[in-house]
Amino acid sequence: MSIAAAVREQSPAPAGANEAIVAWVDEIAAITSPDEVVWCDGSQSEWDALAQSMVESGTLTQLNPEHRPHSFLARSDPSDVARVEARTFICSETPEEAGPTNNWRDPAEMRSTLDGLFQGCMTGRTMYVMPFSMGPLGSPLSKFGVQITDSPYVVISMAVMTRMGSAALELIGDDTEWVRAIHSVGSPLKPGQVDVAWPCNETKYISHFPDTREIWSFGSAYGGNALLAKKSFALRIASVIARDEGWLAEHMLIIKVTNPRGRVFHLAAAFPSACGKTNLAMMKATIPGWKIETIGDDIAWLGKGADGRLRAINPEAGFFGVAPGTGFGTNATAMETIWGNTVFTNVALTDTGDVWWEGMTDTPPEHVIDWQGNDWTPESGRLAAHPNARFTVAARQCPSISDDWEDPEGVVIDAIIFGGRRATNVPLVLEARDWEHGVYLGATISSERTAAAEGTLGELRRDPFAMLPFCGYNMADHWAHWLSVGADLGDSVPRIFQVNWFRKGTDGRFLWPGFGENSRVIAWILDRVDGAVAATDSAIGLLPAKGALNIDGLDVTDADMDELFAIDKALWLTETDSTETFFDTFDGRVPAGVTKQLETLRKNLS
Ligand code: GTP
Ligand code: SPV
Ligand code: MN
Repeated sequence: MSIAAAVREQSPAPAGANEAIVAWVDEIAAITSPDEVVWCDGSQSEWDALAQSMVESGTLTQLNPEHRPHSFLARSDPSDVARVEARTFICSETPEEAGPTNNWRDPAEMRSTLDGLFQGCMTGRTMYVMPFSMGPLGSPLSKFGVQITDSPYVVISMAVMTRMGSAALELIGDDTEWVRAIHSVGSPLKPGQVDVAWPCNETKYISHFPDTREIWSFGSAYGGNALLAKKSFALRIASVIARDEGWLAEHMLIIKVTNPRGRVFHLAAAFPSACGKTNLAMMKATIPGWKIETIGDDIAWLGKGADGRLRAINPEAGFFGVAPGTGFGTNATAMETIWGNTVFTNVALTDTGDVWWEGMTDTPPEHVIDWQGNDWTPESGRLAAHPNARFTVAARQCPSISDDWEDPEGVVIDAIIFGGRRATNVPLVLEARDWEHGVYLGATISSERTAAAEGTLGELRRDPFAMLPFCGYNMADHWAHWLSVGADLGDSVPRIFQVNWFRKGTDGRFLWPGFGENSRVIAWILDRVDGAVAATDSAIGLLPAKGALNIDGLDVTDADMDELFAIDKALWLTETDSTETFFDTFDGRVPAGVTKQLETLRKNLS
């Protein structure tokens, strides 16, 4: 009997499971040789049993239920704390298909490397099979996947972040498409070998095969490296499916906004990692009469609905949010969401068994155990929580979750926003003249690097559409695809805007208070859509007319307001040169509509 057959006898697939999935599971088990195969049903009892076993093995610490009921803390290996972009690969047939912004590898070569790495990599561990749906179960816009993993931490995270388990498996019929996702921490155990709290491997490969819609991830258990439904499937593979099928998979939050006149809008916004999506998705408006409700905080799938309008769904079921900087003063809704039933990763543990991180409270506790398990006091001179520490929590637990967040048809998008972290140049808000200009704004997003990925903090880099690490095909083709989606929508295209909450004065301080006060900018944007306020044209696009942006009661000086909207033509011209250099890296693939916008901008500036 083959190992696979023996394993399968030990843990039979659920009755009625799709034969192709069963065969694939056997095939992967034969390569990876786990001790056991478990098909996840997604039940609460399964979740609780896994969490309990990880408490016993030391992977999780249960928090004090008086402060944080049914919640857990995980401390990762200090070398496994963020997405590894340099180890993330797109294995399309040719390098041109992946484009200059991706790490391309020859698919055959990558397969042979992975064959070696995955051989026996689950020895001594349990292999979990997780069928899941991205998007509401049964929605025509949803897509299925099956992830295999040898990490129980990944299982409990995926159970929160996706609709995972038996219900998804039952919906995968013979003709249903599903994405194959294989994940291993890459740390086999010899007989009798004691496991570590956070198994992983120095060698890491996050590999994508767009042509066969497959993902192979080795060596990391952290976030987007390991929860393969998220960036790997819902963005990298889905962006390729979307290109082929005529829709869009984007790194965007979705909100519902109601104005004081009772008109309801929906808005999708793309910001690079750790640049404020969760914050805007859960924002409490500071101006009277405006109400913001949450639909998604990280990923949006958008496409033309039966009514001819652009509609969007949030394919996820939970939030994997940045903890540092989240407090009652900055994002009270997030704080209310994580009251319990939350898994925290790489935050600090207080002496009373609760969590803490920089920015959670104004005054730090006198003593905590830091994210690496060491004593910490405010005098320690280092951070108590890792800057990319995260909370994992179900979306339904969010008090501002919108009643239409699981609408199977998606919500109609009235406006699209692009943003980034820019100390200079980019004004607080800007409206694109038309769809093509909006695509140019998306294509030219630059942002200062954050801790969400490995790399030099603060360095300004190009992050087109906030998709630099997430587009599964040539970025220039992605822009062309946006142009064609716009052309297809015709007169019903949503308007496009650009925002920047992060502009700094010459003294290095943020010019704009941000957070809840961003509702003032959202109000201007939606008043524009409603035809209620004026804009003035400028070299770079449409700016709020004098007095159109509501700053009543806001403590920002006139000088700072002027600086927030200042256009330094010389700096902008330098930026157009850098944009041209960037476009040149695409070897003539940048669509004419986008290069034309660059020429227009140059003409306007000189
Ligand atoms: P990913 O989950 O990595 O894709 O990121 P995200 O875009 O959801 O990031 P998130 O909303 O969690 O923001 C992360 C950081 O941005 C936190 O440190 C926040 O404090 C900071 N931030 C969010 N909104 C604002 C703002 O309006 N102004 C300023 N100055 N900082 C902000
Ligand atoms: C991001 O980095 O954009 C995230 C976190 O949303 S992760 O899921 O780890 O990619
Ligand atoms: Mn993200």
